[in-house]
Parts: sequence; C-alpha cells; structure tokens
Amino acid sequence: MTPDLFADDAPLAGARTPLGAQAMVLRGFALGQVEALWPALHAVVAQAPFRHMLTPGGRTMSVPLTNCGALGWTSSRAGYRYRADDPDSGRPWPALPEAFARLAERAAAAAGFAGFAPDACLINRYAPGTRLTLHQDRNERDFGQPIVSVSLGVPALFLWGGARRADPVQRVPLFHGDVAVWGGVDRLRFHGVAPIRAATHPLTGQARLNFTLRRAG
Ligand code: MD3
Ligand code: FE
Repeated sequence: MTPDLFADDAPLAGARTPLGAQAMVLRGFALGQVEALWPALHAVVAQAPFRHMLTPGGRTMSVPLTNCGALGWTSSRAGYRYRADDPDSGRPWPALPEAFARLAERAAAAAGFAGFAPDACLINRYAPGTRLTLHQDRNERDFGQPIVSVSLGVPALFLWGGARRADPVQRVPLFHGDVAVWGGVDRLRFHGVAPIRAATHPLTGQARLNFTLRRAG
C-alpha cells in the first residue's frame, strides 16, 4: 500500500508505529508542544542560521542544517565531527531550549529509555526535492544512548534499513508532530529520507524540519 503523505496531522496522534525491537514512532507526540518548539527554533536559527555543509567527499549537502546544545554535528572536507563552536561564527552553539530537552526526555522515557539527557540537537531543513541518503549515525561517543527525532511541517518518507547498507529498506511516513526514538539494538541501523514531495504546511510552508536530540559527548 502507498502511504498517504497528505493525510491530516491529527488522526494518528497517540498511536505507536514499531520500527524495531527498540525503535518506534510516537505519533503526534509533539503536537501539544509545537507552540513552544516553534519560537524556540526561531531563536536558535537567529543565532546560528541554517547552512549547507560539505561532505568529506566535497559535495554540498542538499539539506541545510544548524545545531543547538553544548555540541553540534558538523561535516567538512576534514570529516564529520561534533564541536562546541559554530564554525561559521566561532561562537558556541545556541543553548538547547528547555522545551526541546523536556520533550526528548519524555519521549525517550515513553519508549523505554529513562533518564535521557541530550547535549546536542541537529536541526535539518528540507525543501521540496531534497533528501538524505542512507547512512548510520556513529559520531556519538556512546551508542548505548538513544536518539530522539521530532518532525515538523510537510511529511516525509523515512527510509529504515538494517545493519548493512545493502539490507532491504522499509518506507515509513513521518508527519508533523511525530516523534521517533531509536536506541539499543536499532541504534546503528542505516536510515535516510526519500526526496521530499512538494506540499504546503500551515506552520512551515514548503519546508520539513527535523530535529534530532542526541547525547554526543
Ligand atoms: C535511526 N535525520 O540527522 S531522523 C540525521 O529526518 C537523520 O532529518 C533524518 O538521519 C531526518 O542523522 C532522520 C531519524 C533518525 C535519526 C537518527 C537515527 C533515525 C535514526 C540514528 C540511528 C537510527
Ligand atoms: Fe541519521
């Protein structure tokens, strides 16, 4: 069945979509928090604007990103790494907004990871046609720590693979307000985002925003 990317945000709220033994989507988990998350996001972006980073191979990433929290994920010709300062400004990344940290802690606990205290938040902004190719997240120090992801705006098809790049990939729609939690045995699975289909969302316009909260250090 083809997932309907244009369904309303609310009908799934409260449902859980299991992705693996220790990975799941909490449908609509962030919907009650959007009024706090949205201005907090704008305050972060005012201090640390979205920018296109270079891959180690020298390509420009199609999805611009920024960070908040003590550590921020960066990519350059020199490789991928977390750093305490924004390479564009030389300043520390903006602080992790309370609303982000609280939501992440609650979502992680609801998924079986009590006591999650993120120190990094990577924020991706997708325009129509942009995508994220299959990858693993392995720049964090402790793979025992989960990752919490919050989706806002236009929907996406999340690509959920296995332990090896060549493993089959499941396609899972992610909607405005969905929160996903990935940890334990599922922490190093390959994943990505299919090219975003043109759509409009009342809050974000043409964009999809995703933030991933991590314990990086
Ligand atoms: C599964 N972001 O920033 S969030 C990323 O929608 C990233 O922007 C995607 O993949 C996005 O690295 C997907 C979901 C996600 C994030 C981290 C994971 C899934 C994950 C780490 C391990 C396993
Ligand atoms: Fe990732």
